[in-house]
Amino acid sequence: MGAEGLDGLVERLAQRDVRAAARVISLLESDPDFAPVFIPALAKVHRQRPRLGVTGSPGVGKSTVVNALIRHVRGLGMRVGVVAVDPTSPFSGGALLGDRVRMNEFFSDDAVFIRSMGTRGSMGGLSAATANVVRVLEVFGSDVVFIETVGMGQTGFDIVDIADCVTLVLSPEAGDQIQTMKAGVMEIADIFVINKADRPGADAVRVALEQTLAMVWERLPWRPPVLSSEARTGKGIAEIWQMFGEYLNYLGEHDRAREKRLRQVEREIEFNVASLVQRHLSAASEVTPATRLRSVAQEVAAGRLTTFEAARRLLDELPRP
Ligand SMILES: Nc1nc2c(ncn2[C@@H]2O[C@H](COP(=O)(O)OP(=O)(O)OP(=O)(O)O)[C@@H](O)[C@H]2O)c(=O)[nH]1
Ligand SMILES: [Mg+2]
Repeated sequence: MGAEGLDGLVERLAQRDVRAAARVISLLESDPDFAPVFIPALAKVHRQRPRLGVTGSPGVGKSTVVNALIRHVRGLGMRVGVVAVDPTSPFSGGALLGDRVRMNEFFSDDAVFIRSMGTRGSMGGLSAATANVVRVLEVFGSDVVFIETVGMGQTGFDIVDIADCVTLVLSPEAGDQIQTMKAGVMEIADIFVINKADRPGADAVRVALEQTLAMVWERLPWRPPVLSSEARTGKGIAEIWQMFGEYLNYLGEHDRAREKRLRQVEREIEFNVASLVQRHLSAASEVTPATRLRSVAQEVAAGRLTTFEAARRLLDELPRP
């Protein structure tokens, strides 16, 4: 870390030093040993801000919606942090959809900090760094954080484990998606948005969605609203922002926010346990000398051990993580 030290780096972040933010985020993404030492230093000054997740299938207009939301909240004088979790980054950016939108418009606005990240999630879902990058943006002074992700996994660490509120964006082409949408996915979304409402088919998607939702509504404490937007023109964006506020109010009642946050913390702990175990296991191939591996292989070959027992034995010989 050099002479500056972790606290110095945190201090620079809190002073909205863009270079410090870029450096910290790169380290979080590339060096698995960085977060365990840096996050405790960050935690001393960290306060969580409202977090809105924007998710949906490729090309439905998530980035356009986020862009329009940024414009909207900039109009309210707020500072914004954005994390775009981009599975095509960094190698084939944009190859999937030639006309995908990038949030370049705010390049020179120093109240907007946008970071795009690859999904290098080792267990599906988001990468371990995503939650920490959001924390960095919060210390960096964001009044609100938007998180764009593609799709929604039901395994691994995901958008629901980071955001306060998840918006699922659909497009009029999404008729089939609704048919195949699993109940679990329906229950993850707090707000539905049918974007590209200027296109034919938007009404049919709304009807299909509301019918499907009606089957689960009575089980849901919060009835997820179905909004419409034309993100390219900004139509419907203020309503999304307003609904986010209503949802935060709803969470604020009866300790719901605290309960939700505790569940997220539990998921992150579990995720960290799994990451530690995984790193511990991959260390096995480095720690176990080839001669030791050969000796258990010989025992397996001689029929005295199975490969499972051999693996268990090697694992037991490893130093504690
Ligand atoms: N007609 C119409 N087109 C839109 C609207 N919103 C977005 N688009 C277009 O849809 C295309 C995809 O938009 P993006 O915002 O890149 O979609 P995305 O969901 O972020 O895409 P990925 O990040 O690649 O998954 C672009 O050409 C947008 O201009 C809308 O309201 N109406
Ligand atoms: Mg996008």
